[in-house]
Amino acid sequence: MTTKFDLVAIGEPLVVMIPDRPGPLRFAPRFERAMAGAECNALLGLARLGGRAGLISRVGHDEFGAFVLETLRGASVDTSRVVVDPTRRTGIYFKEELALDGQAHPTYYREGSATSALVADDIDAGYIAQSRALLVTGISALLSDNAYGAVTHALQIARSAGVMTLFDPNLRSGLWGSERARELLCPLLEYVDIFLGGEREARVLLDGDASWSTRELVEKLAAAGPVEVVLKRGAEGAAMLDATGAFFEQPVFRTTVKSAVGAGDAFNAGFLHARQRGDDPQVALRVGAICGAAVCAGTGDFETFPRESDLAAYLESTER
Ligand code: KDG
Repeated sequence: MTTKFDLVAIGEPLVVMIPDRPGPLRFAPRFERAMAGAECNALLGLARLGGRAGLISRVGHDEFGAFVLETLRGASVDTSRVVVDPTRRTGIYFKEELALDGQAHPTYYREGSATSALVADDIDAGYIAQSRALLVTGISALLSDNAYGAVTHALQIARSAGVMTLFDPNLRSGLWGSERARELLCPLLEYVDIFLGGEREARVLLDGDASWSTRELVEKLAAAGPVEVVLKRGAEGAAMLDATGAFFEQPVFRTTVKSAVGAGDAFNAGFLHARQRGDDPQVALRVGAICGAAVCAGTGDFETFPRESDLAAYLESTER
């Protein structure tokens, strides 16, 4: 069957406000407005590499909703299945990078947002069936009980249509389902082909023994359903168990880190792009790591994602 998309994702497009300096938000007088949202970051990355991408979501009938839609459309991401909700608002988050720990401390304004009103009826089965892959994350699944139903429904549709499914737990605090993440997300793993998650999150999800090695962890995850398991390990790089049971590791690409937020989403986009063009798993891990490092070099969530020509050059120079 000919497909219309390489990747369709379900997720919340967010406006992100990036302060002009590190430190507590109360001392930040100026912000840059940009676009974010884990699944959108991945779609924008894939589109940058020439992939055909589409979003299923809801945004508010407000200026920020118009902004995120324009950003997606400007990057050639299809938004025909994004409902504009007349009564709810588009979600926002503020970045806060504390100089002391270099970690991101996001503040969200998304409770009751348009995307949290996503329902199973918003999921167009034909749209998913026209894609080579579906990406969902623990963020969209845990926004609300109805969004959880919509994400579950989408995974089931993809599974019965033979569409490859990708899942990133992306555990966040403060969502409707955050406190029950394990109970709610683990049952979804049976519908997942490729698990792409942070190592720390994977340990939380499995409630595993801290002494499990990375290899033991990927094997336990694979036993829960996914055919392939990729773990993103921050400064430790990435690891993967492929469908044949082979285990690979990939060191991180060193870069000057301005903000690591969005790096995991960039990794997902790069990894998928490489797999879809036929690269073997080890090369796909490298492509993912390069895309993640590129995004770390910028303050935004996706803007410094590489173009295809840049990626080819990085790949070549790192092969040597
Ligand atoms: O992965 C990056 C995301 O954390 C960011 O874009 C905001 O989607 C977001 C979230 O829910 O944290």
